[in-house]
Amino acid sequence: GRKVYLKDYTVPNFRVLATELTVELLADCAEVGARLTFSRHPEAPADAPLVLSGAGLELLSLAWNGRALADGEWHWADEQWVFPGAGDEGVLETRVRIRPDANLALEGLYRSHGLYCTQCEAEGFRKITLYPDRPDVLAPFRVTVIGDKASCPVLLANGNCVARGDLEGGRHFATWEDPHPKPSYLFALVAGDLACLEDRFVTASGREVVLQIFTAPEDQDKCRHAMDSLKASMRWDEEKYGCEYDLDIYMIVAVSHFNMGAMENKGLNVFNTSCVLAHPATTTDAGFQRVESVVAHEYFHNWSGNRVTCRDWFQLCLKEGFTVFRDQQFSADQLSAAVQRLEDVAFLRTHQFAEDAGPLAHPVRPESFVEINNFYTLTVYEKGAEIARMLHTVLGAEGFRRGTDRYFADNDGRAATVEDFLDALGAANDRDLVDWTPRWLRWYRQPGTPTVRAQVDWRADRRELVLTLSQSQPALAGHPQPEPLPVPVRVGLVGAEGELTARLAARQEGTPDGTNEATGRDFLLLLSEREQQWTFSEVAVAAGDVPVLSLFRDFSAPVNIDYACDDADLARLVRHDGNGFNRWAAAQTLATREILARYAALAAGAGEGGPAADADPAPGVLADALAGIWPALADSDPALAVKLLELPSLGYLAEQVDVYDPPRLHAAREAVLAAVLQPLLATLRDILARGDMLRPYHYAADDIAARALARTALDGLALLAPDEAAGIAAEWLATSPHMTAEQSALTLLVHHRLAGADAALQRFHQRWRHEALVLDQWFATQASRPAADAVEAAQALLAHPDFDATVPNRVRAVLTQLGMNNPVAFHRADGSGYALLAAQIREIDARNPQLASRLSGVFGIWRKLDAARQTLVRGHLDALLAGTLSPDVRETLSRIRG
Ligand code: HT7
Ligand code: ZN
Repeated sequence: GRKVYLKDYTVPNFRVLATELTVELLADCAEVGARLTFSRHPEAPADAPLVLSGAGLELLSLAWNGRALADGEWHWADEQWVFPGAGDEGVLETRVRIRPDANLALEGLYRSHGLYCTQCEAEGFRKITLYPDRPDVLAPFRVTVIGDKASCPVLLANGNCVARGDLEGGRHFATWEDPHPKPSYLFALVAGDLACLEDRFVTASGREVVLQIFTAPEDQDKCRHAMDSLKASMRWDEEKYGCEYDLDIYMIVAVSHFNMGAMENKGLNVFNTSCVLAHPATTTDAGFQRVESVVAHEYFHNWSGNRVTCRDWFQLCLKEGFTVFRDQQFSADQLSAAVQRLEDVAFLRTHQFAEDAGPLAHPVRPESFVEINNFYTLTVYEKGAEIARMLHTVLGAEGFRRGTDRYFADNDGRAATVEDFLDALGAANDRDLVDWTPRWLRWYRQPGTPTVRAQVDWRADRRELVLTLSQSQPALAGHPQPEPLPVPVRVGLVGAEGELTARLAARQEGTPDGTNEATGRDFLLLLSEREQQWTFSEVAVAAGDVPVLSLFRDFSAPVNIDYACDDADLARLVRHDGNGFNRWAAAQTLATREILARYAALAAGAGEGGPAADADPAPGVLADALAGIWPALADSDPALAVKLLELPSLGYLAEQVDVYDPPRLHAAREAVLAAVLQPLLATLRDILARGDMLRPYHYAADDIAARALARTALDGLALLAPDEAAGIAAEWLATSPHMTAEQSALTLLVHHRLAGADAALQRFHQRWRHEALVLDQWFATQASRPAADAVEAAQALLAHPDFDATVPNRVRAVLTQLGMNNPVAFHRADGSGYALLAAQIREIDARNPQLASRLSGVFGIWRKLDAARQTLVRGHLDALLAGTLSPDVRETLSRIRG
C-alpha cells in the first residue's frame, strides 16, 4: 500500500471520449473486452504516458489503433499499466480474463448464490478491466453483457437497454447505453435469475420513468416499501432541490453478499438485501425506516455524486456528507423532525465523536490515505453532513437552495471539489468568497471535535442577559494549527413557565452581518472568533425568576458544549423548552451527570455489589422531572417520550470518563435507568394494557410511535417487574402479528435472561431459518446480550451450521454486534472478547479485506481502557501487525496502534 496525498493531485494525462465494454460470463470465468478512445488532456505534459489501473487481471490481448502491442512497448508499475507511445489520441483495445467465482472480497465483478454483480466504488473497476480508474475521468459507456440464458435470464448494466437478442449455445446478450458521462466507479453490471417489481414515475417536466426492483424470486413480495420510498424520494428531490431524474429507467437490485449498505451506480443501484427488502412479517419498524432512508440516500446521489461527482477521493465528503444531509432532511419530512434530529445527533455523538477523539481521527477531507476504502467513515459521512447542515442554518433554507442550484448548475457533468461547493453557496448568497470559503474550509481540514464554552451573566436589575461564547479545538499532531471555526449557535431563553421573548441587537460588535435572526424567541448567533459576547435585553422574565439558557438548539453545530448549567435549570429545560430536541438534550445531560456520579461511587466502593453500589449519590433530578411530565407526553408526543427514556449510550458515556471500565459504566447506567423508571411503573402498565403492539401493521408515524412506546414500556417493566414482563413478551411472541412485536419480545427475553428465553430462541430459529435477514437478527440478538458470557455465545454462533463467513451481514450480526454493540462482553476482563475478534479479523482478512478492516475499528477505543485491558489489546494489535495482513487492515491497525 502506497500513501497518496491530496496536495499531489494532478490532472489525468488522458481523457476517455468513449468506453465500450463486452463482458462475457463464462462457466468458470469472465472475459472482458474493452474499446477505449483516448485523447490527451489539454493540461497534461505532451510526453506523459497513458497510465491505466489494473489489478488481478489476466491479460489476453492488447492493441493500439488496431495494432497488437508487443511486450516491450508497455510496462507495469505498482498495479499501473504504463504505455509511453500513445501520442495525442488513439483507441486501445484490450481483452482480459477475471474470476468472479473466486472473488470473495466482493469488490469488482463477483458471483454469489449464482448472481453476478459488481461493486466498483472506490477502486473496484480496475479489477474488471484496464482503465483510468479515477473519478475525474468521465466517459459515456456502451456495455454488452453476454450470458447463459437459463442461469442468467436477466442481464443489466447502466442506462437504457438499446439491443438484446439470442446467441448460439443457449446464450443471449443485452446492450446498454448510458449517455451521461460517468467515472468508472459508477459502472455496474448484474446478471442472474431475478424477479422484478415494476412501477412508473412521471417527473415534474412530464417524462415517464420506469422503476424496477430486482430480487431473488422468493423475495418479490418484500419490495413494495422500497418502491414507495423511491417514488417519495424522487418527488421530494424535485420539490426540495429542483433535481429531476434524467434517464428513462431506474433499477435497484437486491444482493445478499454486500460489503456496505448500497451503491448509487448510475441508473442501476445495487443494494444490500437488508436495505431494500421489507415486509411486516419479517422486518421491524427500524428496518422499514432504514430501507426508506437508504433508498433515498442512493437516489439523491443521482445529483449529489453522479451528475456532479468528485475530482478525487479526498473529496469524498462532497458527495457523502451532502447526501447524508439530504437524506436526513428527507427522513425528517417523513416522520417526526425532532425525533429524526435527536436520533441523528445521538448517533453522531456516540460514534463520530468517539472516532474524532481516538486514534482514527481524521479531517472530514483527509489529506492522505493508503486505502481509500478505510475512509468511508463516520467523520466523512456524519460530520460531513453536519457541515452541510450548518451551511443550511447560516444561509437559511432559501439561501441554501440558491447555493445548491448554483452548485448543480456550475458543476453539472464535472468532477468537483469541496471548494467548488463552498464557492457556489457563497457566490449565490453574495458572500465575500475570500472570507467565506477559506473559513468554512477549516471545518473540512481540522480533525477533532471543537468545544464551545458558554458563560452567562444575568443582570436582574436591567433584565439583561450577557452571553459569552468561546471556542477551542484539539490540536492534533500532523494537522494544521487549529483556527477559529464558524459556529452557528441557535439559542433560546426559558422561564419558569416556558419560552421567553427578548431583544438581541441585530448588529453587535464582532458579529458578521446578516447572521443574527432575532425572531423574539429563537436566536441564531454566529460564533466566528475565539470569543464573542452577545447581550439579550428586555428579557420578558417574571420578577424573581432567572432565565435559563437553551443552547445549541437542534444541535446547531457538532461541538462539545461546556456549560455549567445547574441540575434544576436542566430540569426546567426538560419540562419547558420550546425546542423538542433540547428537551431531550437536557435530559441526556442530566442522565449523564447521574450515571457518571454512580460510576464514580461504584469505583469508590468495593466494586459491583459492594457497599457503595446501593448508595444513591445523585438526588434523582431526572427521575423527578420525568415523573412530572412523562405520562402526559406519552399521550401527546409518544415518539419524543420514548426518546426521553433512552439514556445516553455506553459509547457516548465512555467519552465522558477518563478511564473506561465498561461493565462498571453499564452497571451505573442500569441503576439510573431503574431509578428513572420506578415512578413511571403505573404508566408503563397502562401503556401496555392498551395493546398497541399487537395491532395489525401499518407503516405510519402514529403507529410506529405507538409500537415504540409499547416496547419502551415493556423494556421498563423488564427492569422493575421481570416476571410480569416475561409474561407479556411471551404473549407478543405467541400472537406476533409482525416482526416488530416478535423482535422486541425476543430481545427482551434474551437480554434480560427471562424465563422462556432459550425456548423462544429455538422457536424463532425454527420458524425463520430460511429468511436470511431474520436469521441475522437471531444471531445479532444473542451476540449483543449485555453479559460477559456473550463471548462464549458468539463463539458458539460462529460454529453454528447457519453461520456463513462469506456473507458480510452474517459476520456483522455476530462480530460487529459483539465488538461494537456489546461493550460488557467485548471488554471482558479476561480478554476473551479481544482474542475472539483478533482471530476473526485475521481469518476474514484473507477473504474480504474491506470487511476485516471495518471490524478492526472495534479496537479504536483501546486507549480509554484501564492499564490491564490496554495491555491485552496491545498484545493482539502487535501480534496482528507482525503477521500477514491486507493493506486495508494494516493501515487501520497501525493507525490504532499509534
Ligand atoms: N457510495 C457508496 C459507498 C461505498 C460502497 C458501497 C457498497 C460497497 C462498497 C462500497 N465502497 C464505498 C455508498 C453510499 O454512500 O451511498
Ligand atoms: Zn452515499
